Amino acid sequence: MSEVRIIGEALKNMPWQEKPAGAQGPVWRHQQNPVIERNPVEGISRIFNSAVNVYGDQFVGVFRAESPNSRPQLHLGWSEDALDWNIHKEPIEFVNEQGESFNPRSAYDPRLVKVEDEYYIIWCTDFYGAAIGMARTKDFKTFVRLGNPFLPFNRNGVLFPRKINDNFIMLSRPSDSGHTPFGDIFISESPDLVYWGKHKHVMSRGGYGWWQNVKIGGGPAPIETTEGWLMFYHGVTGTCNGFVYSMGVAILDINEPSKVKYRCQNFVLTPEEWYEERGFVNNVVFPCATLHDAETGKIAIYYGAADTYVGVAYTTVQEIVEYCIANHEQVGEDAELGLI
Ligand code: BMA
Repeated sequence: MSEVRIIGEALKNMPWQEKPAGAQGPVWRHQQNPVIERNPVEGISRIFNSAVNVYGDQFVGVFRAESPNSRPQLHLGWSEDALDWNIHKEPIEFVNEQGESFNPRSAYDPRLVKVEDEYYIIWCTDFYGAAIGMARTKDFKTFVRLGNPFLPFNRNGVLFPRKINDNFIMLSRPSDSGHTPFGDIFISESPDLVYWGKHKHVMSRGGYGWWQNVKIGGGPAPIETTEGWLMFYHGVTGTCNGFVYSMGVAILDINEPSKVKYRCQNFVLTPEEWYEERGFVNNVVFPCATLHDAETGKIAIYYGAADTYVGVAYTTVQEIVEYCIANHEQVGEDAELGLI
């Protein structure tokens, strides 16, 4: 297949390890995983499902942290190499547009996305049940929490890294307030991050295989490539011992991202290592962010493992796109606009 490129900026100092000889599949793990272990900071027992990004010549992260009382909150962290993190002991303090304190009761599964000159944190919040919370910051000192974009119940809000036709674009996964036994990925648009509409269906759970037959949800912000939006996501199956969370990959149309161009029928990462199979919740890999280098096509994927650890995995845009296309399956009405 011809050359596939990431459309975006170079990131020379991102973490990287070459694919080990004999590795299975298009994604391989960082050899020193997990990069964040249990009890990583005084007063924090577990950090997982967390998001990272680039800020100047440093890396910044928004981490899902659970203190011993187990109520999840978001903590800021900084790193020189995106592997060794200095995570703040205290949660992020949010204010409203008037500068008054406006903190969520709980906050989990953050994404951290830069659109134009601002960074946005999107998380799962408690809004009379599970719903999507959102805040913006330019300097990682002041965090302005916005109104909750969607009604409950919803999870896995994932903002696109650029507007399409002047609108912000967000994926979400309507749900219930519990451990949601269903769910597809939808997409919505907003001119101002206040009013959201033009809702469309993107992708259905299911397919021929079983690993994504219960529910699916967006993961990291999609990556713009010459083939379309490269989207990693999580897919969930139900077993007699509970859910198993794996990572899948799809490519969305660049101008109409509710249309799925290719969807890989195989998972590309599934719980196999001890830190993915065994933890607070066994058998979870839950991707929330990527770092990527448009010059070389390298991609580092940040994922939560077993609701206990943070892991990093690698691929290249060429390898993952080729694999996705070679193993494409059409599921339901995925290829259509998603308006019925
Ligand atoms: C989901 C979310 C995730 C979590 C997963 C597995 O519903 O709450 O934070 O990783 O369950 O427990």
